[in-house]
Amino acid sequence: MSDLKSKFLEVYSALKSELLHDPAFEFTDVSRQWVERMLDYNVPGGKLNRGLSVIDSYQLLKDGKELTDEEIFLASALGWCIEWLQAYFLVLDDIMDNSQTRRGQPCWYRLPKVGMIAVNDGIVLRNHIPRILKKHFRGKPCYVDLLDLFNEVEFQTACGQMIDLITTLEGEKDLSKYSIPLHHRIVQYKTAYYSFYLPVACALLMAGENLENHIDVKNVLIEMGTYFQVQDDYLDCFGHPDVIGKIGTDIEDYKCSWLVVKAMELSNEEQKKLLHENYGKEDPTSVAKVKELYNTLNLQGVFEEYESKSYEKLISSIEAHPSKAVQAVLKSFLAKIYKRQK
Ligand code: DMA
Ligand code: MG
Ligand code: MG
Ligand code: MG
Repeated sequence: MSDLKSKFLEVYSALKSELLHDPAFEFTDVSRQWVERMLDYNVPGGKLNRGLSVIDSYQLLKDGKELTDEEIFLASALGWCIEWLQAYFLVLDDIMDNSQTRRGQPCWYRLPKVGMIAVNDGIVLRNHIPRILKKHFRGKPCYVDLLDLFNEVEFQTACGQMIDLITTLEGEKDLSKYSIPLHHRIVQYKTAYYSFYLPVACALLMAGENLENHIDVKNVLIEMGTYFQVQDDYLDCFGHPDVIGKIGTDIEDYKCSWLVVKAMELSNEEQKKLLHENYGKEDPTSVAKVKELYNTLNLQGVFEEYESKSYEKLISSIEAHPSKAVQAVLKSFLAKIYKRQK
């Protein structure tokens, strides 16, 4: 494990311990154990790309100068706030998407002892973020901007989740409304802001920058986030559950996935009929028919072409940026996700 990652994980233990001894709540042994188990189950088990990116980005913004222990701790704490935000959204997302597994284990709400307590656990996870920020950033010049940033991004993500969900409403099932602009709107809000813009914005605020001066960086990150969610949609169907750690549900859930949008674009009348009849059905035969059509339409090939085109476009937007340090931040992000398998 890299030195930075092990330091990052140490900060998790420190933050967890503070939260488990938060004087604002009189913990009993039972409630403390619940929260500890809930955090260990849901917060640290992912790729940690978002969290680690805060430290990477901050270091690059400091022109690669060695960071002090204090700076590493603070950048890590912000990184963990993003991982907490992600855990909160995922715990609830898995309930709403009726998912089975996440990060190679049953979704939290699927544990017999947990069930719908997971809804409140999501709320607790969300409430931990301002507590971490208060403890470590109150009194610093960037405190108010950090609070505002987390609030704004959480709102955007919740709205993205809302439109992701209401496009699938029973009674309004109409595949012809699934288009690239609708897909783009959903993924920009539900994924791109919190996964791509937020880590860099945290690093910029810690470095004393004004976010209003970095709209161009934001735009590139949103495009990158869109590409990332197209990969997520692709992997939902074509990824291996053992590798991606989750079993896909987009076809069953009637999601406005990039794959179904492309399938509608490429289908003839007969194939469209097959989609209308089988998309959004729980039964495995219908799901298999949809997947077979995706193969017939060579959506894997269509995706590979999208992937290399997006990469080229992103690289040229990045290279148009005047600052070499910012270019390095953006390129390191892109390198982490290009052709990812999980
Ligand atoms: C997830 O979209 C978005 C958020 C905000 C959690 P998704 O349901 O496609 O994610 P996953 O495939 O990980 O369930
Ligand atoms: Mg989901
Ligand atoms: Mg979802
Ligand atoms: Mg998905």
